[in-house]
Amino acid sequence: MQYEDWKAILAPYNNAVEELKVKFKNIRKEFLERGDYSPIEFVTGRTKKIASIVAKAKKLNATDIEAEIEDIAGIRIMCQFVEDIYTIVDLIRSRNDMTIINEKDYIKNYKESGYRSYHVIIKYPINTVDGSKEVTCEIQIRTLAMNFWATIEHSLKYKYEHYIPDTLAVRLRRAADAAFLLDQEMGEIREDIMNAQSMYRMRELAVKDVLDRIQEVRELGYTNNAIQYQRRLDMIQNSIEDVKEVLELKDEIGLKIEEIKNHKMKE
Ligand code: 0O2
Ligand code: 0O2
Repeated sequence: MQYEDWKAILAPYNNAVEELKVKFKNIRKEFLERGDYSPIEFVTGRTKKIASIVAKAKKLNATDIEAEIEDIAGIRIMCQFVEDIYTIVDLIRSRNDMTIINEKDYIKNYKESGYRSYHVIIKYPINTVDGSKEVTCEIQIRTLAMNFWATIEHSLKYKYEHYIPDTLAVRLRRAADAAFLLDQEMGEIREDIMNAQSMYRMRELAVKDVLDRIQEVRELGYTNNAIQYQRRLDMIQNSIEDVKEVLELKDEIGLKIEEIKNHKMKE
């Protein structure tokens, strides 16, 4: 096939990858902006390289590449905890802009190599200048530890051209089990970690609100009050426990703003 033909075939897959990356990144943003914990840590995506598609087609004896190769468009979602993976799967199931056609739980049924991840295969509609088309896309969902392992194992596979020596394969399997043990340990202290992270985010949001309100006081012409509030905010130590004090300051400035506005209305 000519390069131009490949370009035409891959164009909708490129679009799907870009759109899906934006959608999943926005889900993370929405959680964080609400001050909630996000089950999505980060998102990456790629369209499979032509050489890899050709090699996979050969391996699978595929005659219809688009129908038989499910990961031409690939999205990878990384999470902090194993539980988050299943939250994301539920989230994908509930969406009406993509349709799940297959799911593979390589966490409960991990691969012989030690590989763990949850794969969701979806159909995703793309509108092109030539009309609409549904493309298949593979979403891999995994923890940071699973990703760490898979990235290293993948690069070793390249180095050894897919034939990793037995002794190394055994050590990699052991490393995969160790990474999963780490995930389980982290899962057990998940509540504590999440509470600490959400306290930190709450503090960040509260400080931002206080700064906005100080700016409003300044814009209302009460510069001295604004300076005093800024000094008080600076004095509050940068520790998680201080979130209560920051929230109190926020309420106090809120009342002051109301008072100033009422006063101005009466003038
Ligand atoms: P930010 O602000 O850096 O977080 P792009 O096309 O640039 O949007 P692409 O091509 O998928 O994204 O880039 P790449 O190199 O695959 O990385 C994707 C995103 O994952 C980048 O963020 C990286 O910063 C982020 N990333 C990679 N490793 C980690 C990690 O260990 N932890 C976290 N939290 N993020 C990581 P963005 O989207 O460019 O934005
Ligand atoms: P890439 O883009 O280089 O990662 P098959 O690929 O034939 O084994 P199948 O059914 O097509 O099997 O897909 P499967 O196994 O559900 O998922 C394939 C993808 O999962 C792979 O893509 C890898 O990204 C990832 N994967 C599966 N097993 C392993 C493994 O043992 N180690 C690592 N590091 N990743 C794995 P590709 O095709 O390798 O492409």
